[in-house]
Amino acid sequence: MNSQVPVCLSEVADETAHWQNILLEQHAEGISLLTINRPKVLNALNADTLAELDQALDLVAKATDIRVLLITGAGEKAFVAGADIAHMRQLSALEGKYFAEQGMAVFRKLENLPVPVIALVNGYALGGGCELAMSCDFMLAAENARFGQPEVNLGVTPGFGGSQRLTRLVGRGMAMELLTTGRMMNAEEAQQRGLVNHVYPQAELLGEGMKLAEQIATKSRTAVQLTKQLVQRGQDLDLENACVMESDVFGLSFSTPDREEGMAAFLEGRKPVFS
Ligand code: DAK
Repeated sequence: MNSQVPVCLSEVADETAHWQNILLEQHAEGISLLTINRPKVLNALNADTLAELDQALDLVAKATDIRVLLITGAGEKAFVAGADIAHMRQLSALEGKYFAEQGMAVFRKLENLPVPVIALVNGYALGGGCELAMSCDFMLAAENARFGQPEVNLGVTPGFGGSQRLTRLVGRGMAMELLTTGRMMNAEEAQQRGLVNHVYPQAELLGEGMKLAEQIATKSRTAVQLTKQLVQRGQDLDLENACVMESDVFGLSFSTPDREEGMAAFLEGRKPVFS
């Protein structure tokens, strides 16, 4: 299939049918749920799972019927308990480098998706699992969630961006502590440290994620997409250049039909109907 052509998720079921480790389903209008589906090994990421995740993200990027993506893990115990240690154990140094490059590329693709991505962390998010959650736009967690980068226990460093994203999210000192001890944080601490936005009982996590996603899905798709770009690109710029970028994008947003509709609707005292 031409990678540039927009699609509806509902029309490409044949492309997702052969996946063994990932589920991608339309959960409600405009909202898709991607589940890492290897519960027997706590949803650990091997090369096949990363390859399927890569394909799933390509579909999401061009799906016209997805406005928000939720990501979670199958079962009640884990979001993702890390890269698959049994898989990694067999790798040579060069293969390890390719594995890390594969993970890095997939997580970068996730970060750059045009739609917001919410991680629903329903248990262990360790190593590559914590790195996966940190590549989403924000996280909601169940009370049983546990976060950590335990690579140091295995004699390796994080390989999917963990040392960099964790430092940006919780600050240098706390990142160094977590990375060098391999200590796990519970959901409450992760929330206090700004890694997680909200914590819910396990049974309520998906419903609460849906409520948030529904709020986002009613907004202007273009404005949400531009906002994501501003936040993503701006965080690594100095404030002056980041604000110049914001002025440019603000100007750009004035050229959209959604801006016409949003402002007209406000002045006419009605709800906007975005394109
Ligand atoms: N990989 C493979 N299998 C795993 C796994 C993992 N990460 N985590 C759990 N499992 C499997 C267990 O082996 C067990 O399988 P069976 O024995 O039933 O066949 C099953 O899942 C259930 O796990 P447990 O029996 O251990 O369950 P517990 O409740 O007792 O413990 C746990 C849960 C999450 C505390 C424990 O499973 C655990 O510590 N898991 C490993 C967590 C971990 O260390 N994760 C980080 C992995 S390292 C790089 C690229 C990437 C990375 C690094 C470098 N480059 C190439 C340089 C990334 C590294 C990581 O993510």
